[in-house]
Amino acid sequence: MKKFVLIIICYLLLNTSFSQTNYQPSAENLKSRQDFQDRKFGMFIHWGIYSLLGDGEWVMNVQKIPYDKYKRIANAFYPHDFNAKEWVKIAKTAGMKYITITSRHHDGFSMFDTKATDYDVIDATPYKKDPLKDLAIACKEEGLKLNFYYSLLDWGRKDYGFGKKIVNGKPEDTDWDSYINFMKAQLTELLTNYGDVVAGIWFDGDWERKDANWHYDEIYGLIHRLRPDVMIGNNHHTDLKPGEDYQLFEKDLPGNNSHGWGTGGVSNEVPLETCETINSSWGFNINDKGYKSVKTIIQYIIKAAGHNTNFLLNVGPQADGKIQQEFADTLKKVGEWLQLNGESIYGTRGNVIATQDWGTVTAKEKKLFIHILKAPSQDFILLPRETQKVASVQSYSSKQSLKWKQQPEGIFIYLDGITFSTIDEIIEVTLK
Ligand code: H79
Repeated sequence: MKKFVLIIICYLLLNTSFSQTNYQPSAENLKSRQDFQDRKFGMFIHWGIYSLLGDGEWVMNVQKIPYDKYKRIANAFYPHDFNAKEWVKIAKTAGMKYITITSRHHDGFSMFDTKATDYDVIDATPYKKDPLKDLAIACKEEGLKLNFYYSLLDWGRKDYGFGKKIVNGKPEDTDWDSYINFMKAQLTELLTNYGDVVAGIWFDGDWERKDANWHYDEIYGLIHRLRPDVMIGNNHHTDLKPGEDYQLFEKDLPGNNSHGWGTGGVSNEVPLETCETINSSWGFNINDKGYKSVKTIIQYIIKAAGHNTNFLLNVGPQADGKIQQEFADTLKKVGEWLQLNGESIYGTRGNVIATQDWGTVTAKEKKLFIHILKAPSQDFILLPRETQKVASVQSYSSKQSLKWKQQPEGIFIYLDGITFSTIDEIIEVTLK
């Protein structure tokens, strides 16, 4: 009998506290998910020693720079103009409510104080300070959350064995367990040294070796054991895996798969997030002039919200620590729009109706916000399948009442007298 009870206890322990196979998110985690969805708009930051070369975060790989040579640039990393408060101020002015920053990208360089390797900002650069510490403090002060991007892929470490054949879930002739343990040690540091402002881990690089056994069960289990409220996302472009708390999409609205990367479905169980860059690069690229317009960015936020999706907009700061003026100027204008119209974005939920030619809809409590991004061809719009009774309909900007009628096929809203804004004309519907 004793033995039987012991077996049951072991089984329960394995399944509840360690295994993520039957993962049940904690109450704190469920709360984080709601909070995350309310925040809607975040700043993605790609910053590393690669920023020195001004050719994006893939520079080592794309320019075929041998690892031993690439490592030398660490000695030149001294971001004398880095000021975490400035970054947070730029994000806050833009209306962003959280930051996701690269703690370590595919080049394997750790931008934080880690005991697990000397290839980090403290030991390998003359700067010798931990920028993520400053950022965590500044985010905490200003009420933003901080998520850490963490690369699974590593071009340099021997135990990762980049380019090696995968046999039985492991790269051949390498100590794969050592690599997994290294990641666990670093994740433990990231989750214990930066305070409760840390809200998520954003994995990337899984797609480099689809057949590998990444030990997600242990890694996700570790994260949730250390911080049950922290949300795990993984940019693996496939179906949500057990233990993940939000689903990530890159350069795409969920379900669109415009790059052909996505092979999985869109989860309706967890929050969604899509990321895009403010120009055409993630890491600082000195030649990149492909700046997105204020309109494009605002409309991206709106479309994402309509898809019930957060928008994570990337900037790649310079190696000196500055976020370039071109980015800051655009972000300021985005923030001005959100100052006026944020009520129709923050705290809303989407998927109210399928995306229409003219735009999309967000919802909060008794309100529907109709976002008209392109003037419709008729002088009315139809919100299909809205069964709740309408109390009033008005223009969000002018508060002018609009004519409407409710029929079995939906709510017809008449747009007489509306001058369409070039970015977004918002119509506010109040339901009974
Ligand atoms: O961190 C950012 C990217 O570095 C990473 N995910 C985002 C968030 C990412 N890795 N790969 N990809 C995205 C897609 C693959 C792009 C590639 Fe290429 C095409 C790799 C090699 C050819 C773009 C062009 C990057 C280097 C050259």
